[in-house]
Amino acid sequence: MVYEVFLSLGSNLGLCSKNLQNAIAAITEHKGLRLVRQSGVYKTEPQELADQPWFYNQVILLDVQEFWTPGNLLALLKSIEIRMGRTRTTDKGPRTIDLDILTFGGLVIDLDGLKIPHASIKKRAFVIVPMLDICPEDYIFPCGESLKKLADRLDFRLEENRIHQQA
Ligand code: PH2
Ligand code: MG
Ligand code: MG
Repeated sequence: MVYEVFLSLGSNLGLCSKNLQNAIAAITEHKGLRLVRQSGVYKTEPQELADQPWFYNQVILLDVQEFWTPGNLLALLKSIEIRMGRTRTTDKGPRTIDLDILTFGGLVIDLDGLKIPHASIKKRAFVIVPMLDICPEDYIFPCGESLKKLADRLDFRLEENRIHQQA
């Protein structure tokens, strides 16, 4: 059994596109984590905390073997973030790399440190637009909503690979 897992990657400190590439390499060197598709890289207007550099964002799809659980995948992602120099200073603030689990198969998890599907997917064009690159439009989230519906509902502007969205 394999799970389809979507991950969101973000960086707005240092060599951002290199950070995204390094993170993908660090994730997929692990047994049982296979890269299936990767979206384009988008330059995105910062959300939530507006006063920080624009982000580079990307979404990837992995095939994940069933010996991985959401909890130990999350632990791996945190260890890669730390290894790549992430320090926790400001909440929602600048970071060398941020690795978030968007969905994990059809699982719905609501724990303090882990919410799947990720709680903010619906309001973030920097997640929805890259997902449109690598999913069919009729992709349905475990919550029952389609990717297309979420995209239609969002207010953003796409200019080449730049996503403008008022924070
Ligand atoms: N991540 C945040 C807060 N705001 N804005 C953009 N554009 N991209 C991000 O990845 C991002 C953000 C917290 O994780
Ligand atoms: Mg995040
Ligand atoms: Mg995070």
